[in-house]
Amino acid sequence: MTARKKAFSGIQPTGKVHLGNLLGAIQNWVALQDAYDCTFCIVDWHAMTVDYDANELRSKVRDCAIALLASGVDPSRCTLFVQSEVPEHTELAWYLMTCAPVSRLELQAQYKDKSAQHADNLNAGLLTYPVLQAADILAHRADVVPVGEDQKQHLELARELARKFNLRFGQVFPEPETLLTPAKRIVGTDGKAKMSKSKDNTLDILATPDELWQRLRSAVTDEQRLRRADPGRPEVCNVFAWHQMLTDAPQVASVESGCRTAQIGCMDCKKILHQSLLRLLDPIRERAQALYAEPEKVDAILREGAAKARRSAKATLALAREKCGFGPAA
Ligand code: AQP
Repeated sequence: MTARKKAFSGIQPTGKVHLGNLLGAIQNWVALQDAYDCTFCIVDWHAMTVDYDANELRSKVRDCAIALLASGVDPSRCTLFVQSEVPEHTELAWYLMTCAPVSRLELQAQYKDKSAQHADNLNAGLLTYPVLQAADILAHRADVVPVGEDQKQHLELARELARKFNLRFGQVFPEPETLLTPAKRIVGTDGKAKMSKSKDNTLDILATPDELWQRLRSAVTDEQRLRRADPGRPEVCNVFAWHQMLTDAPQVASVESGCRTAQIGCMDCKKILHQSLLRLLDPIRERAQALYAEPEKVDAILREGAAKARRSAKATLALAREKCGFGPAA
């Protein structure tokens, strides 16, 4: 029997898990669990690159784990762990750092965005973040990385670092491939930017039905549709884009024609979307509630996951260390 290919991906515990995370990445993680040997990581070291409250981090990590488990990440079919429990990731990041040209890091779009957003905290971690991300992936010698489109550039860097390391020291790492979902970039409630934990533009997957409705009702639609009687343009409306991902096809068609002919208004359209969202999120929220009642179970899952992840990363690091000339010769 041939070994299954390895998949690895991560999520930052920087805020509440949102629809962009779910449709852009987590649904893909869940779908890959049987075909791939999957490892999923809550990347708390990455969360340090911006200001954060250390007293809240542990509970944010647990919230994130609960959202993942409730969404279908299944610890009996994958490894789920917290990055800071596996120090080998930082050791590998150091080796990879020596392969990463500074000029290349400075060109990363996310670095440019984040350094503008956090001009008062321009730390070296922001610049070297994609190297630690490459180490996360390569420490488990992943073949594929299911992520949203915003991570594509970082993944190209991870491939390049794997290639450079292999050329310089000898073959250790596969070049990981990026796996995108059809919903590779979900736009936020502002109708403009990528839905993102660090922006106030999310639909959180564990929000109550009422909280979701409050977010939806103020979501930006076609800005040229000023009055109820104006015909709308679904092709420029972000709420319609969400319908295309969440609502069944006949209803999408009826929303589309209703909007174009002004038979329905934006609020009608949002009410239909609210129902579609609840169909997707109600079962996730219910499973999450059950997990919140058993925090020790969640902690045990993360503990077991960390033990498995440490074994995998240790094996890779033993090889990498030896190739780099450290430790006793094999
Ligand atoms: N809007 C999105 N559409 C599609 N995929 C997305 N992902 C994130 N946002 C979208 C994917 O989700 C995975 C986890 O990414 P993350 O933890 O970096 O998510 P975030 O919400 O983007 O996090 P932050 O903390 O708010 O960071 P910033 O503000 O820098 O984006 C990844 O696979 C990601 O592609």
